[in-house]
Amino acid sequence: MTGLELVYLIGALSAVALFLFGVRRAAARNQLRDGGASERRRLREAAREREEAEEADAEKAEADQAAGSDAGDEEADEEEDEREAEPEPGESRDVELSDGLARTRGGFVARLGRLLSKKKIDGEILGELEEVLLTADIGPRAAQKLFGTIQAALSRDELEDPEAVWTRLREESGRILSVNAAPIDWQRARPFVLLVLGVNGVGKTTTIGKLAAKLTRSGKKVLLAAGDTFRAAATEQLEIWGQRAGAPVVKGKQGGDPSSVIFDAIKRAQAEGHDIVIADTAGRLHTKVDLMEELRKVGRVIQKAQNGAPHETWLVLDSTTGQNAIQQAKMFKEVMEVTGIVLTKLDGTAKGGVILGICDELAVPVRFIGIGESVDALREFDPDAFVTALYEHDPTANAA
Ligand SMILES: Nc1nc2c(ncn2[C@@H]2O[C@H](COP(=O)(O)OP(=O)(O)O)[C@@H](O)[C@H]2O)c(=O)[nH]1
Ligand SMILES: [Mg+2]
Repeated sequence: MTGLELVYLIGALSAVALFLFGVRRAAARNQLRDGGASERRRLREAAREREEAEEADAEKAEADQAAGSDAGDEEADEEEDEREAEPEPGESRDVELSDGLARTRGGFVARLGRLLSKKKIDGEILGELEEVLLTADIGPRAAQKLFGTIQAALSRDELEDPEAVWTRLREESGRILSVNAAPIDWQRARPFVLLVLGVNGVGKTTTIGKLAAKLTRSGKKVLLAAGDTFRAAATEQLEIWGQRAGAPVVKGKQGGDPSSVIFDAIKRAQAEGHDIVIADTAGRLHTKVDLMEELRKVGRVIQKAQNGAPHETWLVLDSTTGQNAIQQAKMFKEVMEVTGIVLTKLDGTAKGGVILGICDELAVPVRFIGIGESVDALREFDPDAFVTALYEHDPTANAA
C-alpha cells in the first residue's frame, strides 16, 4: 500500500466514523424529544391494563353477587354457562337493560366510582378521573363535558361529597344523551320506507329482523327488502328473520342491483297494502367509493318508487368498535341524510359509553339499542332508563 492510499483509507474511515456518530446523536436527540410522550403513553397504557384487570375482577364480583349472596361457585358457573349459551337467533329471551350494560358499567363507570369513593379528592385523583374519562371511548368532547362537571363540583367544595358528584355526573350524562327527537310516526306514510345502512357486520340484518318482529307484533304489515345482494348468505339470513317475524321478503339475484330489489319491494308494498318497508343494504363493496355511490343510487331509486321516501334512514353502529363508530357515522353522513342511529352489541362491550360521544357529536337521535342477539334484545332508546342503568351502583354505597 502506498502512502497516498494509506491517507485515503484513513480519510474514508474517519468519514464513516463521523457519519455514524452523527446518526447516533440524532437518534439520541429524537429519543429525548419523544421520551416524554412515549413515557406518558407507556404510563397510560400501564394504567389502562391495570384498570382492565380491576375491571375483570369487578365484573366477576358483580356476577357472583348477582348469583345470590349465599350462592356457591357452582351456581355462579351455571349462570356463566347460561349466559354463554348462544341463543337461537330470534329466540325470545327477556333481556334486561341493566344486564346489557353490565360491561360498560364495570368499565369506566366503575373506575369513576372507585376514584370518587376515595376519602380525599386531590390533584392526583382529579388527574386520574380526567384520564379515565379521556380513555373511556366516550369521545373527547363528551369526556370534557363530564370532567367539567367534576371541576365545577370542585369549585363548589363538593368533592368531599362523592354522592353529590355522582349525581352531577348522572345529570350531565342525561343531558348529553337527551337529543330531542319526536317519536317515529309509522303512519306518516303508507308504505313507510325505512332504509338501513351500516358497514359489514355491525348488525343491520339482525336489527331489521328484531324490528320487523316488534312491528308485526304491534299489528303492522311489514315487508322486507333484501338489498344486500353482495352475499347470498345475507338474503338467507333476512329470510329466516322474515319467517319468524311473519314478514315477507323481496329478494334479487346475488350480485344483482340492490336498488331494483328495493324498488320492487316498494311497488309490491304499494300494491298489496303493506304498512312498512324495511330495506337492508350491503355494508361492503369492492371499494368504499363503490359502496357510497351505490347508496346514493339506492336513495334516488327509492325516491322514484315513492315520493318522499325514504321516510327514515337509519345507520347501524357497532358499539364494540368504540370511537370508530363515530368515524363511520361521519363518513355515511357525508353521503346520505341519516335520520336515526341504532347502536348494537352493547351487551358485549365495555365501550358502551360511546353512545355519549354519538349523541354529543352527531346530532342524530339514537332510536334503538341492541343488547343481545335474541329477538327481544332490541330496545327503544330511552335516555333516562339508560342513565339509570349505567349509574346503577352508587360508589358511595361501597365507600363506607
Ligand atoms: N351480542 C350481540 N350481538 C349482536 C347484536 N346485534 C347483532 N349481533 C350479532 O352481530 C353479528 C352480525 O350481525 P348482522 O346482522 O349479520 O350484521 P350486518 O352485516 O350488518 O347485517 C351477528 O352474529 C349478530 O347476531 C347485539 O345487539 N348484541
Ligand atoms: Mg346483513
